Amino acid sequence: MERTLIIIKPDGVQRGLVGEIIRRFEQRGLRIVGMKFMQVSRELAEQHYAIHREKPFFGSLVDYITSSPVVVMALEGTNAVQNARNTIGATRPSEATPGSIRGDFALEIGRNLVHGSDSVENGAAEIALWFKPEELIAWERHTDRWIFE
Ligand code: D4T
Repeated sequence: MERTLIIIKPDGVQRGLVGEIIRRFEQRGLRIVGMKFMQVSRELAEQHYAIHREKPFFGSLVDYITSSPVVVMALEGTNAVQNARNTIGATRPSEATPGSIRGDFALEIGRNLVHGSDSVENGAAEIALWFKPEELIAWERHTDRWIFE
């Protein structure tokens, strides 16, 4: 079953949107296999965003994600990466459709509330970066057969 890493970024926590954002992923049918509330170190932030190291926005991106606690989740389900990204909406909130998290709650790219892995490979790599194996729980949900075909 495909997995994706979701981060509710500092603005999501500060704005009291943790419950609302988790609700949308739960409602979609994705199954939580890991979740924690944490302060992100600069080291972890720089590793997570390593692909953007040379970009002009790298410094502000690291400052933003380390500025206040986040909630990080590993979610599992059919096409979890793409389905979660659709629930999140386009990276630029001005391009995010209404009904998506960013389309409903965000205005700026540097305050776009949520991270979701952008490929199956990155999903696995990001989950391994953010979670210890013992923090991930394989379990069966009572409703799985009504959500997964
Ligand atoms: P994340 O990684 O936060 O889920 O965002 P996306 O996957 O949707 O988008 P991304 O990797 O292209 O960008 C990572 C992160 O950098 C910020 N950013 C991006 C920014 O501040 N200015 C920019 O011009 C771009 C392209 C927003 C998300």
